[in-house]
Amino acid sequence: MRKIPSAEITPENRYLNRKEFLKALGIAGASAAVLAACQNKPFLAGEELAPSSPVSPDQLLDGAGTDELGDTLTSFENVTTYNNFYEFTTDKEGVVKLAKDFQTSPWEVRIGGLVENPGTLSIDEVRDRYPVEERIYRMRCVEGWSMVIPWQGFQLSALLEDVQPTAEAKYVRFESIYDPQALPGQKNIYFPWPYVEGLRLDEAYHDLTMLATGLYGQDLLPQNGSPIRLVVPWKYGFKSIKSIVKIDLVEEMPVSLWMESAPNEYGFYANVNPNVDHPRWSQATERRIGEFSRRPTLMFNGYEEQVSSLYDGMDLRKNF
Ligand SMILES: Nc1nc2c(c(=O)[nH]1)N[C@H]1C(S)=C(S)[C@@H](COP(=O)(O)O)O[C@H]1N2
Ligand SMILES: [Mo]
Repeated sequence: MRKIPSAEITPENRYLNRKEFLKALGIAGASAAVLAACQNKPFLAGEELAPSSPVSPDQLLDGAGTDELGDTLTSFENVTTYNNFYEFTTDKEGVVKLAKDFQTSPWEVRIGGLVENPGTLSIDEVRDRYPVEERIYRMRCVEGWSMVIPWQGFQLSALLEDVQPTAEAKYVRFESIYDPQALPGQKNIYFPWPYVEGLRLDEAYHDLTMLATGLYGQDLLPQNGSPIRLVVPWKYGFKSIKSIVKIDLVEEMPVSLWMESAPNEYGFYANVNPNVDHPRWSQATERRIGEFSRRPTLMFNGYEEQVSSLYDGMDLRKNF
């Protein structure tokens, strides 16, 4: 099988622009290290790799600091106690208690499907292989609330470059852990477990798309999707799938858990869009957790400049 040079999958102009727009987002520097660490390394090799460089917690003062728009970070307390994680419960404030003893070590992520280099990585191998950088992203839930979260993670593109999608691969499919013994919410037969999400390949390669292993300078807590979760900041929060065990490159558009349970309410794209309402509620405004009044919701959650070209010529009302 033919190897695809990464330049073929990732348009060159995006590479040339990435420095500039990452700078605009306050993401300087570290991404070069991520790329360097991944270049020309066989995916499953056991060779020595650069140690990851987590942000020390004292560099991140709780609730202090802002995103690139000047919006204040949501407090650690709010980020870690107000959660959507239906594998535990649909009660946002109940997740933290039920998730307290959830075992996320040992943990393996299987990567396969239409790739040249399939394999399984332990979470320790993931941490060794992909140095993390800090990224402050807004997260907008489809229910109309939002947060500003300082994540630690790495670009999904780094992992994709290692596994080398074949020419047939068009989408990435993600799957969360399935373990009804440990996850009481999975006894709820209303949902087609496991939780599944998907991205188009170009969305997956986008520089903003990341796999997170930490927030506020420490490893993810179970309620936030420990030990590894997706973060796609321009899409509604439900796309950012937690506690991932499987990543597959596929030819057909994956059917997500939400598309399967309520196809008229949840589409594949789920781009944040104040002009396209959810059938049961408006998307024009949102409440920032920790604030009282509502604020206008921004197109693509404020990342329009970076991502709108992914959807050129698409009807965003039809492709919701
Ligand atoms: N596996 C899994 N991933 C998930 C969810 C879930 O229920 N299960 N909820 C989603 C929703 S609706 C949102 S808004 C975010 C919430 O992330 P947070 O709790 O870390 O803020 O996670 C998303 N990822
Ligand atoms: Mo959500």
